Amino acid sequence: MSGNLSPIDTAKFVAAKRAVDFVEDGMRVGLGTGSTAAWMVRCLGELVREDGLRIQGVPTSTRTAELARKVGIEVISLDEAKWLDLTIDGADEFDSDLNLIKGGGGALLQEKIVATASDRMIVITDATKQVDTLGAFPLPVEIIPFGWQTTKALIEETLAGMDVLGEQATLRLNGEAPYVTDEGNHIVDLHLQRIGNPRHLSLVLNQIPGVVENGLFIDICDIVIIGHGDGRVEVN
Ligand code: ABF
Repeated sequence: MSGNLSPIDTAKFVAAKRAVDFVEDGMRVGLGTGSTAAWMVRCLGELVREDGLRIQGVPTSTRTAELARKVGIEVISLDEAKWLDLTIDGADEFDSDLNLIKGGGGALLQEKIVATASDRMIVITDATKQVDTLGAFPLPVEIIPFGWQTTKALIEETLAGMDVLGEQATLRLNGEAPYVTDEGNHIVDLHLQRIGNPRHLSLVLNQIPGVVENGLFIDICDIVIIGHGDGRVEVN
């Protein structure tokens, strides 16, 4: 399956392959979204088809659900699963406290619900995602379509007056033609450069009327597996 991959794809693949070592027979597993998570789904599919691994997968997006079914994983809904043994997902940034920015792929809402409804969450990633302080990656915020331009302005106004942003923060909201999620909501991206207090920022964002969820994953990730282009893997 791995063939002759580029260094970045090798990093993603080896992290994904190491993560599936944590999956045991009979588990209910949250299946993340993104290119690294796609490698994990393919690795799990191979174990299901060739080693008879019996798992039930709860996908975090329609594209992950399609891939999971294609590789032979039994897909169930979160309501059918009720609770998960393990979720494996990618990330856009992670810091030393294992706090994350996720949602670059527009699936943050289902990802956060599924990851929170799991005994353990494993993030599979590569060294380029490791940061001292979150914020270089634009923070995705999911908002409902009703009055979304007003909600975007409310976010800008609320944050502009806050002291949670890093001294280098320049607030820029993208989304003239915002991304539409599986739930039909919109995603706006906050270009903050450096987030001084991610926990506080996440709480404040989710208090703003019209905001559904944001891409800050605080105290959710238990293990980060970092893949490298030379095939090395670190489990932290
Ligand atoms: C998903 O994977 C998103 O939350 C995150 O943005 C993305 C990372 O994608 P990739 O693995 O392709 O870098 O979980």
